[in-house]
Amino acid sequence: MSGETLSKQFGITRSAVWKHIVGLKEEGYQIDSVRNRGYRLLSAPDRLDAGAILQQIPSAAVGTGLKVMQTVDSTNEEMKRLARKGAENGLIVAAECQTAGKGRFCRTWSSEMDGGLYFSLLLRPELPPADIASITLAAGFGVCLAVRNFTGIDARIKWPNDVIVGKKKICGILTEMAAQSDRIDYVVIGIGINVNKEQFPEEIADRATSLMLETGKRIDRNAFFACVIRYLDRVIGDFLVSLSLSDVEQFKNLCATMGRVVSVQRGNQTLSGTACDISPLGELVVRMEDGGELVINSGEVTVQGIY
Ligand code: BTX
Repeated sequence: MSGETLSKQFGITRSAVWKHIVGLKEEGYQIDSVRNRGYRLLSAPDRLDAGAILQQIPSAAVGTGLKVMQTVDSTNEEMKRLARKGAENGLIVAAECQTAGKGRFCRTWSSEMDGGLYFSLLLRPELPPADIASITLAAGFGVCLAVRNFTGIDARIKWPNDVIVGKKKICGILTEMAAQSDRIDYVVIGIGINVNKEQFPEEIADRATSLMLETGKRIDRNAFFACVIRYLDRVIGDFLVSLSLSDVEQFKNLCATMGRVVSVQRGNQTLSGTACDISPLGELVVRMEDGGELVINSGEVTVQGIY
């Protein structure tokens, strides 16, 4: 595009255009400039860009605002701080890197500055806490659909909070909530997706993978993030209306846990059976070896052949 077109379009002088081009180059954009012809964008850096993401999402319930940070302890912690100060429903906070990224049960979520996507979504549904028990499942379903549609990879859900490819984890979800007995103050859904990660710490290398390792291609994280937000908006929006996984059949088809032998921890006992169904509320129904059924709504489940 010529400098003249750019200067008209933005209502700035040609020399201001040139200064912006220099600024963009410093930020890692590769821009070719040819005298009397103009500028050509050759490539953009692999950095989250709130403007580029917001341009690609409709003004909807999820993603009403988007804050991108370089480094934070944990996007869930940052979102809880913002929520206590009155942040609005639908806000998303993302970071390039987390210094204290966390999983369930005080575990660590590996969150280096290496092309992962770490973000949290704030919801303020006017509902009693019990009604949103399976919101994590809805979020996982949304991420799974986004990964499948954006990359063509056969991503699946591992009940209740992981998205996997083959036997390896590509995404983890941690939901936290502040509530009174009858009313939710806020829900924070924290999502970590391995997008352009090329390697993992040794202790998880055998069970973690990334979109880039699976596709062999570097992913445009801004476009992918926008795609995830669109799916989350659809799936979580539906869920909050029906309070069930309205796409439950599709959900079941995508759930890698179904039909497999699973072990469930109950106190100091480990129970084992075959996962045979997902209830409309998102509970896992397990047929036990004695023929009885166990309905599980949260907790740790080990799936034979996965992890
Ligand atoms: P989880 O407890 O189900 O899984 C945590 C386990 O997953 C770890 O103990 C480790 O074995 C493995 N793991 C750690 N990092 C990775 C990784 N990058 N890829 C694959 N496997 C890994 C899952 O908890 C919930 C994770 C939520 C992470 C998001 S990121 C944004 C938000 N902020 C925050 O602090 N947490 C959430």
